[in-house]
Order: sequence, then structure tokens, then C-alpha cells
Amino acid sequence: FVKTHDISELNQELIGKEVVLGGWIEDLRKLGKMSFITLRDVSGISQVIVKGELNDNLGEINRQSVVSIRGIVQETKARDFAFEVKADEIEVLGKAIHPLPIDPIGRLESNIDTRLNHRALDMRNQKTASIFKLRHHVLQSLRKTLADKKFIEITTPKIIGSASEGGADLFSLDYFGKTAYLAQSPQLYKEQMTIGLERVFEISNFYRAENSHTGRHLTEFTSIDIEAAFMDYEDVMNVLESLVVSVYKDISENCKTEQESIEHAIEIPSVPFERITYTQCVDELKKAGEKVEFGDDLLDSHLRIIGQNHPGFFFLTDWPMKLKPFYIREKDEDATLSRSFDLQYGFLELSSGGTRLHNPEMLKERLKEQGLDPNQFADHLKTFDWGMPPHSGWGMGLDRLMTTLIGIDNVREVVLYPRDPDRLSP
Ligand code: AMO
Repeated sequence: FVKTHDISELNQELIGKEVVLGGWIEDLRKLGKMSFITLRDVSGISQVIVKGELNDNLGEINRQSVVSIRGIVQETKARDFAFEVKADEIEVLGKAIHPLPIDPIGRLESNIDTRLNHRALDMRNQKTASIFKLRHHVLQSLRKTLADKKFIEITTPKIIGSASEGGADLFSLDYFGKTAYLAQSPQLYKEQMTIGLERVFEISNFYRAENSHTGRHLTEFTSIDIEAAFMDYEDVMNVLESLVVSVYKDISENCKTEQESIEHAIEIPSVPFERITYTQCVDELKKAGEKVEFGDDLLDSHLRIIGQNHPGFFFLTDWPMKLKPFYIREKDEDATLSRSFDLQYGFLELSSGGTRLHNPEMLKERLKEQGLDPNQFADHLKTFDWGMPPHSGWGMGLDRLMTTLIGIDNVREVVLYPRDPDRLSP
């Protein structure tokens, strides 16, 4: 069996010619001497007409079975199809049981847990398939834009010997008798790479042992990370802003079918994104009656208030140093403030980043201040004696970005097999 065409490739010039299609039976109606099959493949749907002896011998075929169909392309009177195929041969390549655990047509809606338990079958639901086609386009778009901006794609290790983001939230594993960890981010490696490659990016999965049960936390998530030599946090904020807008524009203009299928029209955000400082945020919260002081971390409830005041994308900048990881650099004019930012979409944090400390002595001091042992970071620190350029970067959750793009509020919808504290399989 050789599939000659995808269904979307059927065209006027093929009328009267023979094709071999491969796909799944979405519908099969027997009307006496004739049968009508609705056949779906990844590219679209077509009608197949079965007549004569072939129809007489057509036994029971359950819906959603996978078949190959050889036949002749012809014009159709049916409204829903551009062409139809008159079958000369039908071969069942793989049977589907009946009933199936979820309805892949989506007429009967299943809850997210049931769908995740049968995720492969869920992929035959056009809404779900469209989400993953969009995710594919987003990844392509991100890679292209970053490469155009002269960022080089790297892949850093996911099995590591010591924590990169400080001690919390680490998964550990036995590594031939030693303890190893799953990387929480590519932070240290991406910084190191700036000494030779200047601008790098990575799109990979990272791991956080966070016992969170929300629509935005996973234990395994996909991160888009950049790091750039000779850039300050303002510069990498601009990279982030233009990257987000270019992805929205690309997807909005080039993925019309998928947007129709998920019933969501992507709106291109306007620039520049608003920039508000942490200090302004605290003032706004105080005015709203919240008990919050400079230096407090912003709670989810705080971010919801701020998000209501500033809908859509905005940068939250200049966080207090004491809330930031050891690698973030302070502001020259006020050492209590950091050169850092989060990109928010309403209350949702999409990205965080900043200017890094690149002076090894200061970095060692900062590690000690935060209760970390510089000896544990020896491999990292030594690279700072080899001509470490000033550098900045950020990390953005791809799964969270996808939820804002397609207008939903659960990251599990945009991840093939999400991992969270309650879900380790399938
Ligand atoms: P941070 O810890 O803020 O920063 O992570 C960056 C972004 O990654 C996403 N993210 C998550 N998404 C889903 N589930 C999770 N459990 C999860 N944790 C994080 C968020 C977040 O904004 N090294 C720094 C980045 C940098 O400074 O370059 C870091 O990891 O969208």
C-alpha cells in the first residue's frame, strides 16, 4: 500500500485519475446499493463512494478504523467536500474497537483528564490536532525569528550535578551511585556559552519539583531561553517584545484553518508593551487596600489585581534584589533594586529575565549572601575568569505562551502528555 496523495492535495487536475488515500473512517453510511464513507487524514476530509460488488462485499468496518482506498477522483454534489473518490479497492489496515474510550469527532465532549488518558486518540479530534499544529508553527516561528536576530540554538544537559537555580524544587535521581538532578533551567550553561557564541537560545524541557495544582504549573515544562553578550536587560526585553509580536503576527496570518477549528481569532498585540516598575506595583496594590511592603514577593492575589489594572502584555521591572536569584545584577543608582523584569499577560507570568552579574568576585559574594557554597559552583565560576562579557537573558514558558495565544487557561491543553504531581502516565 502506497499512499499517493494527502486528501488536501486532491484538485481539479486529478479528476478522472486514480489515487490511493490513507486515513480513518469518520462516518460510514450504507444506503442499499451504495455506501458513503467520510475519510479523514491529517490534512482534511473527503467523501468516498462505494458501489457495485465492492459495496456488496463491504463487511462491517467500525468507524475510526484506518483504511487505504484506491479509486478515481470525481466531482461531487455534496456540499461539504471539494471532491470525492469512487472506490475500486478498500483495505482495512487497522481496526478500531467500538465503542472507543473517547469520541474523536468531539460530538460527545470528554473532560480533560479522560482526554489525557487517551491522548493519542484525542489527536484525531480536530480541535486538539489544531492546537498541536499551532504549537508546531509557534516553534518554527520562534526558531526563525531568533536565528534572524543572530541567536545560535544550543542544547544544554538535562542531567546535572548541582542546582542551577538554587536548591529548591529539584528532582534528584541516582546516577551510578551519585546524586544527579534534573535541570530546572539552562541558566548557568547558557550564560557560559556567551563567552564564545555571544547570542544563544534553547528550546527544551526543564523540570521543577513544584507541588502546584494550578492551570499554569507543570513539573515538566518547555522553556524558551535566550542569553546575549553585550546586552542589558532593556535590550533583551526588546528582543522578547518583538519575538512575541512576530509569533502572534505569523500565526495569526498563516494559520487560519487552525484558528477556525479552535474558534479563536488571534489578535496581534500592540507595541510597545507597557513597562511598570515593581515599586509602582506596590503603590498600586496599597491604593487597592492590600497590605504589601517594598521587598515582599507579589502573591497570586496581588498579580490578579495588577493584571486587572493592566490587561494584556506588560513588563514588570526593577524587582528588589532580595527577591532575585544570585546571578541577577543590581542597578547602579540603587543597589536594593535589580536589573530584572517579568513579562506578564494579565496576572500570568510568561517570562523572567535580567542583566547578569559578570564579575566573578561579586558573583562569589552574592552566592555566599544567599547561603550557597561557591565551591559547588566552581565549574561555573571558572568560566568567569576566561573573559566573561556582560550579558543578559530571559526564560519564557512555551506552554504558558501557547495558552495566551489560543485563549485558554490550562497548560495541560497544549502539552502532549503533561506531567504534574498527580499525573505521571500515560
Ligand atoms: P523562571 O523560574 O521565572 O526563570 O522561569 C521562567 C519561565 O518559565 C515558565 N515556568 C513554568 N511553566 C510551567 N510550569 C512551571 N512549573 C514553570 N516554572 C517556570 C514561566 C516562567 O516565567 N533562569 C530563569 C530565567 C532567566 O533569567 O533567564 C528562570 O528559570 O513562564
